[in-house]
Amino acid sequence: MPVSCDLFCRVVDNLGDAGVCWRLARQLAQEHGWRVRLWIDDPAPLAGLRPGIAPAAQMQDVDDVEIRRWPEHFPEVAPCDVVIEAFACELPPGFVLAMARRPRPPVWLNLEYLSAETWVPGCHGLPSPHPSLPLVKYFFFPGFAAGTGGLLRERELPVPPVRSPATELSVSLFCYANAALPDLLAVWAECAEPVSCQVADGLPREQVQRWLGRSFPVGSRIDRGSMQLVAAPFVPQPEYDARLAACDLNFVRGEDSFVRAQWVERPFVWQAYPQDDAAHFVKLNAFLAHYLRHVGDDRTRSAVVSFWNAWNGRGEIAAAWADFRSVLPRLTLHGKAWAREISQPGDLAQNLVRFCRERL
Ligand code: TRH
Repeated sequence: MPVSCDLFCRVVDNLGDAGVCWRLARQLAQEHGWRVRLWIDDPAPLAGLRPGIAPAAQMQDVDDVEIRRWPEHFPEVAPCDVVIEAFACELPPGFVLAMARRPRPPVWLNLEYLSAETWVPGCHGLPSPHPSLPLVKYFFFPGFAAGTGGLLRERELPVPPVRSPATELSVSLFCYANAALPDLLAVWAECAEPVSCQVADGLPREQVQRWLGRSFPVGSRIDRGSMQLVAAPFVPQPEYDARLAACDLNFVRGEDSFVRAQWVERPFVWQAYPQDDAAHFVKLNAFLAHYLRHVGDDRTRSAVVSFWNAWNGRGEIAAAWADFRSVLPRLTLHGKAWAREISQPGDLAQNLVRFCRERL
């Protein structure tokens, strides 16, 4: 009998909750033969990530995944063998009681947010007994290192093509509201090297439009000095992967695009999801410490740390660009070794399947 799985996803904001949960659901179903029921409170973001998903449907089957709208009043359903609570989204109380009534309680995982902080491997897989019910919830941490759950990566992910040297620097831009963006655009417009920037729809395009001081609709191309700006359409996840692989440098954000940029083995710049207490700088610099630890020369390390921190709001982006630009060839070489290193722990779906099999 195939393993059955309830995967719960609450769309907090943006696209990453849906993006991560959709990837995981598809892999469990298509690569591991699980019967997956994805409960999502707002299926609308899925429609852009995977065309063919109906944003308003209560129930639909797509790519071997049963997608269910997670209603306010949760129905009486028999819980599956495995229950995954994504990003501590809080399960419906009635469903938790139903879990406890199963003859064999489900394997219950909390899928945590991705972090490179050094404490993560020590917490991965730890059990947390329910205070009053015969249930145990396990913390399942994605990660970059051994001892974590690894990273989402599909078996069919194509090997990135080798980039041939080009006359222009091709960049993709996907970011949150970013105060450093106007200065970076100004530097690119004035620098000698032509830069072609594909601007993602949404927050990135709106910020570029404000900087241009004129409309910048999806599909348009505007030149400013030596920079060409292209308002790129929102495309499904596989095409977004292809966009990342086709560029020399990718600006990514959050969690899922951050990981995808690493699989395409190109230099990348990450805008961490901003947190009030500046906790995102801890995550940012914990990742950099890990990512750069095998990069021998101080010049490259300091150029990357300065530019990434400036992109996240600490430092002068214009002053940091020249040094960062000068180390891109070194980072391009590092990309392949880095992708090999972070694939060592195995992919997240495979590790999750193994973790559950040992407890089913
Ligand atoms: O959209 P995000 O900012 O999502 C964030 C993060 O997941 C963060 O961890 C979480 O706390 C917050 O949401 C609530 O960034 P992220 O994670 O990169 O997700 C974007 C998804 O959109 C990712 O799956 C890539 C996909 N995408 C496309 O499929 N096509 C596109 O054209 C673009 C620009 C993105």
